[in-house]
Amino acid sequence: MPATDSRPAHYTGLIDRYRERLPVTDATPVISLNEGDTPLIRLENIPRELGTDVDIFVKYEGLNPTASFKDRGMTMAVSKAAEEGARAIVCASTGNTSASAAAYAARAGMTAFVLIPEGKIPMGKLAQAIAHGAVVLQIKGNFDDGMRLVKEVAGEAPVAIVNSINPFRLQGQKTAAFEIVEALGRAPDYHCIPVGNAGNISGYWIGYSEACGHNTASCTLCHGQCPYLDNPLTDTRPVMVGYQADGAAPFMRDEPVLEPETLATAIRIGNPQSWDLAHAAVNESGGWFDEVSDDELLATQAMLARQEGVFCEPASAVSLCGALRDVRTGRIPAGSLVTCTLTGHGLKDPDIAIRGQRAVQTVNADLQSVKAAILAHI
Ligand code: AN7
Repeated sequence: MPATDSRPAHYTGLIDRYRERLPVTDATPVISLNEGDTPLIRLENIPRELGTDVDIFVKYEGLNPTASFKDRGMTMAVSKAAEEGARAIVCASTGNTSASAAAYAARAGMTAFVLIPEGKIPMGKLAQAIAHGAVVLQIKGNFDDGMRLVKEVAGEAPVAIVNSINPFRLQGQKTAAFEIVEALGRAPDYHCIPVGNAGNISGYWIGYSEACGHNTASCTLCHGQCPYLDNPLTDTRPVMVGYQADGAAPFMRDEPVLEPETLATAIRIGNPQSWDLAHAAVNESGGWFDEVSDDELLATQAMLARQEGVFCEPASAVSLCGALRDVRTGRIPAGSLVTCTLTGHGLKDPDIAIRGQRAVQTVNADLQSVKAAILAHI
């Protein structure tokens, strides 16, 4: 901010926060909604009930401006698109990318075109795309069909792709790892994360690698110029663990899944674009991929909301769901420090959250009835 600007200083988003660690210059217009700086919350009740001394934190990315982690990548992708003079952006999406693209395009005065799978994105996410004025193209196909079409149409029309195949997306997303290392004063021992298109796990690995001054094959932009090289924040990197829904688990099948199916619609993806980068993250860190069922992930979503007061969307619960299982079996050993990314807010998909939950009670509007209803629960 220029010295002549007398407006009050405030947090202005992750490009300003991490400017020297991102591929931006003074010529880059910053398109920001003050994304990033999300809470890292220590779980108290769940580990106690589990009887474990594993220290588990959740990075609550649902508290970004459009309520998912996508805003970290989108501020970079849209700022760089603006720098290059783009007037329009395009993405395929299971819902969160489209919500974020729509908001940042609105901020930049651009048009967002979003391709979503027909009938497979929750109302909250659809409402966001519509509210921000995106052109919503509902395709008769799944996310993977949309991704293929986006790549094809970008060659035929003046639109910049803002899916995570755009390397600036991963540069923005790597900042979540910086925040975690800064908050803990060290890297975690294990980082657990849901995997769909596999951009986020790749972004975190770039971030953790940079934070400890490591160069990594995954780092597609720095090429040996990692920004913390001379001044690392820490000297370790976590083991990276990627979890998928079992009906959409190409990393477990070791090949694309043609008809991915899961209630966690955000990760209903069969042909992840960052296949090699995600493998590099897991292999270089000594980590693994695993899968969880829809029943398991929904149970974890409910448990987290009821026992810790943290409401995330179903796809986000996959990270904690897998982590808790690995803590129970000892694959994540006693005494470990574990972080789990909660990628999106539970309000994105309220229908799924109240499915099968105790019904709302209707009572008469008199003291007697309300008192009786309360005492019945005490
Ligand atoms: C809540 O919005 O791909 O492995 O098009 O919304 O980086 O793809 C969403 C992905 C996890 C998986 N959790 O992250 C999209 C989209 C939530 C998500 C993922 C997504 P990646």
